[in-house]
This record gives sequence, structure tokens and C-alpha cells, in this order.
Amino acid sequence: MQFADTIAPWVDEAVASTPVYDLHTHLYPANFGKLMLWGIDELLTYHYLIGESIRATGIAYEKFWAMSQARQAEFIWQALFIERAPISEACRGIVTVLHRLGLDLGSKNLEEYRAYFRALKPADYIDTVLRIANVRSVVMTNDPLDPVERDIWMKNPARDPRFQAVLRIDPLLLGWPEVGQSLGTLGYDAANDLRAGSMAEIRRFLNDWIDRMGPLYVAVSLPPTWRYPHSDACTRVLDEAILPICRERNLPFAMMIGVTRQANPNMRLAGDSLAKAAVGNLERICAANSKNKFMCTMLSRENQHELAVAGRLFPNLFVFGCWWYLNNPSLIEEITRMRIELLGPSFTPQHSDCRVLDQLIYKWDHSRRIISKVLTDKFHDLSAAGWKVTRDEVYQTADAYLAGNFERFLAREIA
Ligand code: FIX
Ligand code: ZN
Repeated sequence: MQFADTIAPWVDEAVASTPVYDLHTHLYPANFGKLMLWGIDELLTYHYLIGESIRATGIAYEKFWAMSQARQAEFIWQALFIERAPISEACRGIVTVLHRLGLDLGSKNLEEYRAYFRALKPADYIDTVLRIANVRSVVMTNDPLDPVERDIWMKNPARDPRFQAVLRIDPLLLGWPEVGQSLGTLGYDAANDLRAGSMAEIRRFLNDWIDRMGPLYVAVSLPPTWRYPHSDACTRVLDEAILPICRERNLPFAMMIGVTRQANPNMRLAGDSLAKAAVGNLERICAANSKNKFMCTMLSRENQHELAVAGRLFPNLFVFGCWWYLNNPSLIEEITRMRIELLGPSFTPQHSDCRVLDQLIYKWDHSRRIISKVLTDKFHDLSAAGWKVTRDEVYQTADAYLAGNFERFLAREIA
């Protein structure tokens, strides 16, 4: 057995120094204008904290939503940081961000923090945040049916090579029959009832947007009730448009499964829920389309074991991340341990899901600590079993988890 004091520092150093390829966020580069969210008011009005503050204070929904964003930020600061200890994961995140930026947490003075951010320029601040968070690539979520985003893409914006695109297609899969109308106004003749000729038009829409965005993959979030195959528009659009195009263009199709949208509409963006899904649907889509590459993350804790097993069964399935309500230290730890035991080094333990640039600092700081802890235990167990763990092996594993596995999966040609 090796000395614990060799393995632990190797792992800590490898995980801290390896730049991250963050494979799912909602971030944008500076030239996407108001879509780029950053700074203290955006941090405080993150939907996780909106939910927490409405719950903690019992404020009436209408009263909360009637406030300007600046007043909401002040309300949340007062409720969650002044009147109570900020011990939730989302609150602790703000503390980590302010601390790593060098601000004085002793003052608890929101105006002082605001003054710091007011002096920053968005483009420079991206450099600062990526440096502090040690993130090298940020994968966006790009929805061509969102009018604000579409307008930006139609102007062929200059591309910041650190921000990669993803073609997000929730309405195209889940929005029938209404989405036929939206496609029609954009010049794609896909009828609401998906009659003859419609699929060719959906394929043309996908190809046009793949050409325009150059996405790394095509993505959707799915409810726990999603079925595949099923006699509905979703299965038809998958089988006749999305999966064939993903095959032709060698793009993975990413499924984020388990979200029940707007379980509490009064909470707006903070009002989505989750439930356990039937993993058989994921297994059937991977089995029936073995020439497609799939990525999957699931939202319910109860689905995690089945998802890891599905990852073992299907080499065309890439398991990633602890999504949203799972992005909490206790859950990341248990899920990452279990995935390492079932999948070895061949998955991506985490993505950030950041909506606000600065969150990269805390989400990666907190996740890296857990990944290090679990990986140290696993290398210790390996050493205790008789293996001579090397520093190279530790670095190679950290790189695989934080960037390399995802890059290799993207590059892989399915034979
Ligand atoms: O569908 C998604 O990509 C989700 O991650 C978001 O919609 C969700 O609101 C979120 O930000 C979770 O972290
Ligand atoms: Zn997301």
C-alpha cells in the first residue's frame, strides 16, 4: 500500500490544475448582448435563490414579481444572507464567488459588491472568471426558436472559440401540433399533423441550423413520462428527422430526462419539478439506433443506478453530469462514487448548468472538491488492493473526467 500522503496530493493537484470542458451551461459570450448574464444582481436572482427566498419569507408571488430585478436582488440578499445563515448550496455558491473575487464578506454590504461589478467590462470579466474557475470551454444551450437568440444567430455573430454551440430542440420534439406554426413562419412547411413532406422540412430546418451554429451535439430535455417508441409525434420526429440527421452529421443526441415543467407556475423559472422516469425508454432508443451516439443525464436521484447500468450496456451512450437538483455535494458524492464503481473512468462526472457567468467559479470549485475526495478514496482502495498507482494514471483520470472523455466521444465515429 502506498502512503496516503502521495495519492491525495496527486489527486488534488490533478483535479485542481486540469482545465474543464463544461459540457452543458446556459452561458453566452459577450457579443450575445443581453443574453450574457453576469454580476451580483444576476447571481442573487438565480432561479434557485428566487425559490428559496419566496419559501423562506412567505412573500406573495405577485408582490415578488412586481419588484424590479434590483429590488428582488436586495430582497433575496436581506432574506437569505442577512436574516438567515446562507447555508444552502446555492447561497454558499454566492459566498464562494465573492470570496474568490477578493470581496470583503465581513461587510455584508450589497452596495459595495455592486460597485465592484459596475467597474468591470463584460469581455474582460469572462477572461477573469474562466481563469479563476480554470474552465477552458463552455458549451452553450442554443434555441433557434427563441426569437431573441435567433436574431443574434441570423447576424452571423463572431464566434468566441471558448463558447461552443449546442442545438437545443425541446419545442421541435415536444411542441406538436403548435410548433408546426412556428416552423411555418420561419419558412419551413411542416404541417401541424406532420403529413407527407413535413419530415423533409424538419430535416431541412435541422441541417440549416447545424450549418449556422456548428453545434457539438443536439439536445432536448424530456419529462419523466417520455416514452420511446410510442405512437406520437415525438417518436416520429426522432425516427424520421433527428436521429437520421445526427447520424449523417456525426452529432450525439443528448437527452436530459426527468423534468416536469411548471409544476408550480407561480414560481416561473423556479417552478419546475422532477420525477423518476422509466429507463427502459432510454435503453430502447440506444438499442434501436446503435449507429447513433447518445448522451444522457437524469434528474431523479432514484434513476441514477439504472442510468449507470445503461451506460455499461450501451457503448453508444455517454453518461454525464449531476443535473440541477442533483448538483449538491451529498448527491454528487454518492452518484460519482457509484458511477466510478460501475463505469470506471469512462463518463463525465459533472457539468455546471450555469446561467450566470460568475457561477462557474463556485460550481466548479464545489464540484472539484467532491470529485477529488471520491477519486482519492478510489485510488486508495486500488492501492490497498495491491496496484502501484502512478502520478500519470491520476492525471490521466482527472483529464478524462474533466474534459477528455467528452472530447473523445464527440470525435468518435460509430462503425
Ligand atoms: O433544461 C435545462 O437545461 C435545465 O438545466 C434548465 O432549464 C434549468 O432551469 C436549470 O437552469 C437547471 O440548472
Ligand atoms: Zn440546463
